[in-house]
Amino acid sequence: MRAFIGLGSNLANPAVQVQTAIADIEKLVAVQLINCSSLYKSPPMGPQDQPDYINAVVEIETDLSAHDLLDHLQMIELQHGRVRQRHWGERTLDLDLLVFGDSRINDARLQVPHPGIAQRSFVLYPLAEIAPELVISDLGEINTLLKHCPVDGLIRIENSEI
Ligand code: A4P
Ligand code: MG
Repeated sequence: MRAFIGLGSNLANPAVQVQTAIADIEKLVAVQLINCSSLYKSPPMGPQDQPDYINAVVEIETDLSAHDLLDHLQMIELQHGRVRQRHWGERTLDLDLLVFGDSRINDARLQVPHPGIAQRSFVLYPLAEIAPELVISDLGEINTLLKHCPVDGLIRIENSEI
């Protein structure tokens, strides 16, 4: 299955959190890392009294089920010292399963495609960077979604700035 994972961090050296989380994802059994976006910086969505975020998106191939993949992603969040505090609040690492093939999942643990994709520039722009041809179940072509999504202060970070 071809899947896309969104990464976000705004605590404890966010760029390093995101880069090491990508390495952790690559090490998962039954997961092959296909592509990684650049890192992006953006002002917080949600409570404004928290630091800016670093975000990225990766593409993987996996034999895991979506729920097993979520288990592994939540384990990586915990290894990065993730503490669940307020909704949309600060975090050392957030891993969202954005797209899982053509699957549509809507249960107590998992919503796929991730419900925030179309409204979040920090998801759409890195996703479009690595998968400009992507068509997302229920949402359609990524390029059309991009046209309707304001940049919202998102900045792509050059490698030399990390
Ligand atoms: N869950 C359901 N669907 C999924 C999915 N597709 N991928 C469930 C991952 N998890 C999924 O997650 C709560 C529960 O969502 C999980 O237990 C899982 O079973 P959480 O990350 O603890 O949730 P949260 O923070 O309360 O809410 P939410 O809506 O998940 O937050 P997000 O969407 O993760 O957003 N601003 C910027 N600029 N960049 C960011 O990355 N991120 C957030 C958090 C807020 N503001 C941000 C950013
Ligand atoms: Mg999340």
